[in-house]
Amino acid sequence: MKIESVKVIVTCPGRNFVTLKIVTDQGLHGIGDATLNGREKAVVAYLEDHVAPLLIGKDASRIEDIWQLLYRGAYWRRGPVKMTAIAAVDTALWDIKGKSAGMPVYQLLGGASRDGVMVYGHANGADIQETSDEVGRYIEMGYKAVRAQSGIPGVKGAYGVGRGKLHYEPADATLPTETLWNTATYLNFAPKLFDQIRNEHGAGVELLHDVHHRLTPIEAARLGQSLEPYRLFWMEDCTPAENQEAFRLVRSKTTTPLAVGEIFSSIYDCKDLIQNQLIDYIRATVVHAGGITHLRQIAGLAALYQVRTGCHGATDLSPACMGAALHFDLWVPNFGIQEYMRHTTETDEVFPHAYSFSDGYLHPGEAPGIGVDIDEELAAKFPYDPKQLPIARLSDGTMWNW
Ligand code: KDG
Ligand code: MG
Repeated sequence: MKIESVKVIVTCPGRNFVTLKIVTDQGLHGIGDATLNGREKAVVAYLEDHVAPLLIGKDASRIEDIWQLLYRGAYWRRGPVKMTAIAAVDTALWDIKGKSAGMPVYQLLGGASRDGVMVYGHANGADIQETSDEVGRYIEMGYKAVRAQSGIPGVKGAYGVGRGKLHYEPADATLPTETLWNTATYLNFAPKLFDQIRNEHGAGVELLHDVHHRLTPIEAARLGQSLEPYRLFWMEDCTPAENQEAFRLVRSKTTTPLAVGEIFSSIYDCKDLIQNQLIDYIRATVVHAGGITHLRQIAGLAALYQVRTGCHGATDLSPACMGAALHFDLWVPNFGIQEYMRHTTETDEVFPHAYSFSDGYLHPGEAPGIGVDIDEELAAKFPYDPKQLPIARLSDGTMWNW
């Protein structure tokens, strides 16, 4: 089964998505997500100029060999643009393999390890009360786990509080919107948020929180300690992780579980974190970490150290990534949780999919392949709309981590 054509489709049904479509000489096709929020066109060029010509005529069933060709063959290793491009090819090839076998991808991986994939939804509000009310709405919808982010008095544009409730979307302008960060105000505020949420909703719901890389290790340690009474499922991205050693300090000071990895593109980004048991959850996902083929290596390493998975699933990851991630989640032995931010109706229409939500769990469905397709005619009606993620500065103008 030879690869006959490779096409990159860019569409903006409410937000930008890049999708790779691979068609074989047997008429089967597969798709893969290639979206890198705010830097979409870099991946488009990488795929169109450097990857597509290599793929034409190759045997589509040789997923591993093609992965190695794209990884080793480029000479230049790792990096988000390259690994996102590889992920798109890898996902499309798993999709094709599933279709050719007449099986959903989770069956090819080894079959289901669970009946459904527990997900967490996003509750956010302008203040503590609004956020707590929103947590209540998620519980009513059946969610067993909810991430809570709140507006903070004195902090302009706190992370995770968007324009809309259902479809929070941070990439909001052609040039980055400036937000103002204040660590001291945040550190005093965060325990109050979770105190009220636990008081109003009890101990039954799993609560998560994303710090979004804003703290130094010692500040993260303090936050972890102050959140211990509220028994979080995890505290995410508490400090930037380029320096994996930095987590040693946080880890030694708090029992709040730690999650990291949504911006990781390779196993080498998390090797030390995992092997030294400095984290509890690894958040790398299909689209930014080299596809199913590489993600399962990361999960395999993590399993040795009782680190569980918690795949990134924000709205800037397309339904093609979500579909693939759900097959992975249903199979992976050391599954933890899956992030689930619902897409807009327009996005769901452009990407018809077999996965479905019920009572706090997602299931990838039984369609052969990843169970997600792209309606190209509809996609063409939504042209690319350049948007970038916000930036954060301190009150004296210093650039900070958004
Ligand atoms: O593109 C950036 C988003 O994916 C990111 O800000 C979302 O941190 C995020 C999360 O945990 O979903
Ligand atoms: Mg995050």
